[in-house]
Amino acid sequence: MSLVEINFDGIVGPSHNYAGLSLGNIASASHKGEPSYPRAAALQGMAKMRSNLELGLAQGFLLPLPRPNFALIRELALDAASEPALIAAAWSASSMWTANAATVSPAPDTADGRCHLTPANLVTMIHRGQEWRDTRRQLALAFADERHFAVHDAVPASFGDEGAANHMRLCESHSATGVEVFVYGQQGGRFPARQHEQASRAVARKHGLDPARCVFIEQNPEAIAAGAFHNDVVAVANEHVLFTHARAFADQHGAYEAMRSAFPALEVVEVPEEAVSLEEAIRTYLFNAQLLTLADGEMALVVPNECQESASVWAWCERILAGSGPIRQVLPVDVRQSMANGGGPACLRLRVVADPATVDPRFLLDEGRIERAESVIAEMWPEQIDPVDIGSEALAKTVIEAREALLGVLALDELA
Ligand code: SUG
Repeated sequence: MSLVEINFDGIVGPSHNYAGLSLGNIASASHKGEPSYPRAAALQGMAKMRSNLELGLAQGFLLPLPRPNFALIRELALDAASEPALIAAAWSASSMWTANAATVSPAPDTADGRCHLTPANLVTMIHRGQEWRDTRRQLALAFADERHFAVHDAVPASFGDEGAANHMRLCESHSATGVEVFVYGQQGGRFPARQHEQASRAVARKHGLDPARCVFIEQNPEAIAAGAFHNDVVAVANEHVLFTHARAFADQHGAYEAMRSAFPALEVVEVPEEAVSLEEAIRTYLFNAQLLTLADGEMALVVPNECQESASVWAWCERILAGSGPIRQVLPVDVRQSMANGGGPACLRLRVVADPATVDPRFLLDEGRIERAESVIAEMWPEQIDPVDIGSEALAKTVIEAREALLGVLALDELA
C-alpha cells in the first residue's frame, strides 16, 4: 500500500454563472449579474490540474453535477415568474468547489483502518444544499472498494457542514497517522457561520477518529464578518505546516496550543496583519492556496494570480522565498472565473490520502483524459452565459448535452 495525497479537482460545469447566491462570500456578491465564461472557467481548471500533474503529483477529478436540477425546480414549484435567485440555484455549477464536497479522514487516522468520506450537507445555502446526494453517488463510485473506503451519508441538516474547507490535517507525512483539526463558526455575526461545531464533532465520530488526535477550534468571528465564509480562506495546512493569517481563529494562540499539544511537531507560518491585512488576504485568496509537498520533499504554494498583483501579498511571498522556511516555491495560477465566485485553487480540490491503485481509475487524471475532457469543453461548453439566459430551454439543452458528452468521453455514463 502506498498512500499519497491525491487532489480531486471539480471540473467546472457548463452552467457556471454569477448569480450572487452566497451571502457572506464577497466575491460572489460583487460579481452578481456579470456574464460568465464557462468554457474559459473549465479550461482554467483543467490547466491547473495539468500543472499539478506535471509537478509529479497524483491528480483526480470529480464531474459536474446534473444541472439544471429539475427535482429542485419541482420541489420549490418554480416557474418562469419565480425569483431569479431560486431559479439560478437550480442551475448552479457550485459543485466545482470540491473542498466542500466532503470531509475526508485517511486510513491511518481511523479506527477501522479505512479512508472515511462524509459528503457535506451544505445546508446554509440552497444552491449548495442540493449537492450532497449526487456528490455521494459520485464518491461511492470513485471510492467503491469497501476494503479501503467508507462513504457515509451527510450529517443531519440541523447542523451545517461545509466539508474539507473547514478541516485540516497535521501529520509527519501524508501516509502517517495524523491529527485532524476541525474549525467551526459561531452564529450571530454579520454573515452566516456555515460550519456548525456539532457537524464537525459528528463527522469525527462517524469516521472513528481517536478523540486525542482531534482538535476543535473556533473561527474568528471577525474573519467570517470580513468574508472568510470558510476557514480555508484564511488558513491551510500541509503535513507539519500550518500556514495561517494571524486573525484566522477566535483565540489564535489558544488554537496553536491546542494543535501543538496534539501534534508537537507543528510549524506555524503566520502572516501578521501588518504584512497582509485580513481584508487583502480575503481579496487575493493568499491562504486559499494549495500547499503541496513535491517529490523532493519541499513545499510549494499554488496561489491565484491575484496574489501576484497585490503589492503587500507579493512582497510577503517574496520574503518567505528569500527566507529558509518550509515553503520553497510560490506558483501563481489563473483561476479567475472561479475566483469571481469566491473559489480559489484550494476550493477547487478535495484532498484524499489513498493508494491510487484502490481508486476507480476513471477518476484519475492522465494526459489522455485531460485531452479528452478539454476537447469536449472547448467544443461544447457555452462560451458565455448572461444572467438572462438562466432558465432558458435552449441553454438547458446545451448544458445537459455538454455534461453528457463529458461523461461519455470519460466512460462515466452511469452518472448521467
Ligand atoms: O460556497 N461560491 C462558493 C464558493 C466556495 C468556495 N469554497 C471554499 N472556500 N472551499 C460558496 O460560496 C457562488 C455561487 C454564485 O453566487 O452564483 C458560490 O456558491
